[in-house]
Amino acid sequence: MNNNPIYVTSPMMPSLDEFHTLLEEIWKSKTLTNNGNFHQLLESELCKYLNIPYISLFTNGTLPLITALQALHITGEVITTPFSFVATTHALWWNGIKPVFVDIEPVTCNLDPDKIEAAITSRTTAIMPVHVYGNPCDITKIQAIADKYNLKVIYDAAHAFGVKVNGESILKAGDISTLSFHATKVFNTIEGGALVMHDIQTKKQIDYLKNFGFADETTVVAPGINSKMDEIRSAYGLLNLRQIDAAIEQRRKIVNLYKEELKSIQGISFFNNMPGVDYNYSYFPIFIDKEVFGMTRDALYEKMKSMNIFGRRYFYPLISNFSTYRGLESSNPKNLPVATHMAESVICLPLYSHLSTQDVERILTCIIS
Ligand code: T4K
Repeated sequence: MNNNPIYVTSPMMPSLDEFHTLLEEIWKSKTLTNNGNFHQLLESELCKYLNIPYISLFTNGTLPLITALQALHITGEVITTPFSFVATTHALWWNGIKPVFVDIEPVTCNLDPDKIEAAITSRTTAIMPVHVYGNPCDITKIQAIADKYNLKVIYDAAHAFGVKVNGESILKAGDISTLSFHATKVFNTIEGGALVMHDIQTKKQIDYLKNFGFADETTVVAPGINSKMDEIRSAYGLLNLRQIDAAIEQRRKIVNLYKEELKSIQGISFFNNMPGVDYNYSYFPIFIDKEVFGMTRDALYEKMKSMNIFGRRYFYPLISNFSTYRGLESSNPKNLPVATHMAESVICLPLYSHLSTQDVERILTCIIS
């Protein structure tokens, strides 16, 4: 058995020859950015692939969060999850909004809709849930609460590229959804991201906001920012889009291999597939019950590392435990028992489309033996 390092992920990349061909076009045209042909083409191809009406490309997955909050004029307090990558909450902070953390449900690790209402105050203006690991949130219950209290819903769908519920894209839920196309994501443009919206007016507004607020050469309609995706990464994304279905299928097979071998191991649990959901298999988190498994999560994590296998404890520590947020009332671990427990027991196992069966066996042997 080889001992090469195995990381939690490894990016899907287009063939260098094909990329080179597109680079030659860019070199000839000298259009490098500012809504060029490849940018426009990637937007229209993504709309087709994801079956969504409008999308606006960004330079990463954090600026769409910040920009969505600006576009929807969100202020005051926003209800969100502590069980996510820290960018989710940082986007609120950058907008001067107070995050209010609500606990998650164990079956998905997503915001628990039954706990949202108790956290709503007169200052609450929105809910910002995350489809964590690509697990769809309970969008029906969340929308009912939002409608009852007249709140906006901004979904952080950074992990949910291509996820469908009963055949419908999860990106159609809420007022707006954000995507990340970072190198570690199922679909990547190296760095990149997007906002998904329902109507042309919002699309126009977002396009202005990501381009300094320019509506035309001499008109600035809003205090915008610069977060445009360039032509090189758009071209790279177009090529990656051609292989995304095959990549997701490979990920599905690897997840099934993991599940088959781990289902009989006492003290290890993982998510069951929910009916009607088309997953993207972006992460494969397992949860360790230390009493039953006979080893703590951290001991297993270190054991894997000692064997050159680099799982990751996404999402530990909880966002609410970082110094910026620790002082908030809602950060009290007593308010977040499920999130605290899940964060202390999770390891995401390596998962990417070109992970070999031999490497999966090496990972499983390390965990089981
Ligand atoms: N919302 C949510 C829910 C998110 O999860 C994220 C990002 C965002 C918003 C913000 O989106 P972005 O602004 O990032 O587009 C990674 C990613 O940097 C981050 O995008 C992601 N979530 C987060 C969950 O994971 P790290 O610090 O764990 O990544 P890193 O560099 O340790 O990479 C993990 C492994 O991947 C490496 O050990 C090796 C492999 N790798 C990584 C890179 C960057 C490669 O093989 N090649 C590469 O180029 O944060």
